[in-house]
Amino acid sequence: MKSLFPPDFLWGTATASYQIEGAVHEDGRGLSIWDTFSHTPGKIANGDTGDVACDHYHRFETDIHIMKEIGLNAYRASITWSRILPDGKGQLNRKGIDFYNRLTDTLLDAGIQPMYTLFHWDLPEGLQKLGGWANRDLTEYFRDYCAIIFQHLGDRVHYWITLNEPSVHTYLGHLYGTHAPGLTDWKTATQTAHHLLVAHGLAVQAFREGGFPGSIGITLNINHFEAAGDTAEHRQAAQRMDGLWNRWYLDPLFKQSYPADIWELYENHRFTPSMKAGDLALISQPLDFLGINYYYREIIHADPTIPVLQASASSPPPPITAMGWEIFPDGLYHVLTRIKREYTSIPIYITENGAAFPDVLQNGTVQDTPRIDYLKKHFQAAAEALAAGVDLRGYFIWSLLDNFEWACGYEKRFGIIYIDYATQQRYWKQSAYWLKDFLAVLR
Ligand code: GCO
Repeated sequence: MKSLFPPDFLWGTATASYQIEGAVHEDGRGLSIWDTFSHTPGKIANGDTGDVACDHYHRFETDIHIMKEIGLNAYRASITWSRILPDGKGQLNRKGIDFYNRLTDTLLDAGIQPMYTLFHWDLPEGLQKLGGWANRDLTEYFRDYCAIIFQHLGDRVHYWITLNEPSVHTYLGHLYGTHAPGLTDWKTATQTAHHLLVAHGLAVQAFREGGFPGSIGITLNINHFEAAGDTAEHRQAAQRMDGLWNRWYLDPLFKQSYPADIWELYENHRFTPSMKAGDLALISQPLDFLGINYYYREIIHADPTIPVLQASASSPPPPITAMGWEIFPDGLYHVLTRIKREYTSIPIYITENGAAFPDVLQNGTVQDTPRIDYLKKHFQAAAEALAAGVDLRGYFIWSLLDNFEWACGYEKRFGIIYIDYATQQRYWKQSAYWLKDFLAVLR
């Protein structure tokens, strides 16, 4: 199957800083909203925090060695803003830069291309104190932070992602309150979404102005929604979900407008975001690539008990993962071909795809046959999208290591490498061995 992918295809795994790094009080790192949130009783399963996580901050060389052994040629990680600027703005922390310099050089020495996400949800706490993303000033602080990163790493890093999943950060963090900063307010949420997109635009602008050699894009989480039945109510409910989660981000980025149906819905409730002239032009400047995170399909039915959206997801048909997410590889094909049909034909990277299963360590490994099956089927769907003309350039499995799965803490294991959190030992799951064999075919 590997032969279905071009030889220069990027094969990687993806991680995010707060989920793996640990070392939260080390080398001058400032606090982020995830430190505050995870230390708030009741927010995270089992009271887990990212204080130690996979201790990747101290063990990154081991982790890079594992990637090299597997035969991966790329790695998507994210940068902790508060390691670079402990308060989010102002004073620069050299030791933060040093860490990402070491990470970058070690990756390159191993023949692995770094792809860095500039914001994977861990906003410096100092900026949340100023009102968080609802405060427009943050868009400029983000640009300034990105400019510093480009200056220090832009000569060696060729793939940049401004934001990870602005939709998830917006809604789980500012509307449903299940992620940091734990807010539950529609107007704050829509304003946050808009400011995130403006911040993205400013970062792209800073990157272009600096004339750096690499490429820049954004990562969106695109779910595949289907109506529960062939009735107008269900179809419209599915369309609203798609509007809220997918089109609210895709449209401004690629069509220079917000989707009219959702805008109207928000207007009826008086929570459209405030905008400035020129915002949409800034947001929609050309990108070098689009990152897509795909996990599942949701079957949506009309539900009058849900305020504003009046839509709910039906409980998914089997097979499902440990997260309760439906395993639906065709959805990946649908999402990729839809982007090409409706939005853009710029290069696409699958920046996350993977699954949690109830893994058990036995004799130094995990027999994670369901994960191998999951990956095979999704690789197949990606190959079909390529054959259908999607300009797919790379695939990043979520995740390299078991890690801090946000509100689920350490309970859910997404890694192809098993972490024994008591000892920080890394163990290859069978999926890691399978991947090594898969990648070896053309080498
Ligand atoms: C995401 C998240 C990851 C999650 C993964 C599994 O970008 O959604 O980046 O951090 O861990 O999606 O839920």
